[in-house]
Amino acid sequence: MKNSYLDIKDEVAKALKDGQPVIALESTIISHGMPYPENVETALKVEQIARDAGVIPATIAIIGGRLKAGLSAEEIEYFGKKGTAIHKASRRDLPYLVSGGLDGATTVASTMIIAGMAGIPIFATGGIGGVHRGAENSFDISADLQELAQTNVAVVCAGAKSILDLGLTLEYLETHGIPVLGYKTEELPAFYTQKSGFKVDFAMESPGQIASLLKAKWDMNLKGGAVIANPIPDEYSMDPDEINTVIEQALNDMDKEGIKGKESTPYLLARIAELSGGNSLHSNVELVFNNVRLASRISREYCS
Ligand code: PSU
Ligand code: MN
Repeated sequence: MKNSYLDIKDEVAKALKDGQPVIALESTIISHGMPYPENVETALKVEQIARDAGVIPATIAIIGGRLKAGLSAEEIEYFGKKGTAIHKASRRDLPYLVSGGLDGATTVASTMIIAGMAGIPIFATGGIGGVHRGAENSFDISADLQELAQTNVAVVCAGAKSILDLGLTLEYLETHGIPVLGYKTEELPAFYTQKSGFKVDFAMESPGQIASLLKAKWDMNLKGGAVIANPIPDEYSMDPDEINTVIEQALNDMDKEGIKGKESTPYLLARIAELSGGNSLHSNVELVFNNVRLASRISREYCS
């Protein structure tokens, strides 16, 4: 059932055919989520971490209008160097980019779509999009949430940044039947910090328990994904007051500059990195590594 718009890298296709574990990785985090060259270093190291855990990585993107499940190191370098000059591609952008033969960096939503097409059920990233603060006026709710409602791919993340309204994000996830699992935690982590003041739906004690839950969900034909929230390791977590001050400042700056829509999240990510110096970037990189380690273990359990 190969999709005629989809190119699956050979080693990824082989692993999938042999029932070996594969994890999906996104490309917006490379082009829009981190500065060059740290973005490329991180993306390459992430792939190595998966391999060291016995899992084949499939970084997902759109190149020349082709949907790609699995990139070469050169392609990752290309996405990292071009940065925000590459289209940020969510669900609504896919037909335009594919029919136009263009490049696109895939968000959580579009990475899930392409991973789903390729048959990769587990995906690791940093943070997901959600309901933005002030969404009651702006209506800004990330398409990531709708995708989690309809595409059968589980996303391992470090929770969500408090650039979002985490309470409303959880309500939205509940409405759409998306389980929020905490790995060894009762509390939803807030990306840079282990705690947010909000509870996850279910605390999970092991990768095997998570894999069983996913299998049960999909065996019952309950469509959609799951959020697997994995707290940043203590040694890399930031001081909550420090990071929250920075986030407030970034939100104020965004309002002042009148930035909206798809530019909003990339602007905030870049502004937070700028305002907090190298601190937040270092934490960001480490939490992604941590998520890839967990996703690799879940993927192995899921395949066994
Ligand atoms: N949040 C982060 N880092 C990111 C993103 C979100 O902490 O890199 C990226 C992801 O690609 C996510 C996208 O899918 O931003 C969400 O954008 P929007 O809010 O425009 O849907
Ligand atoms: Mn948005």
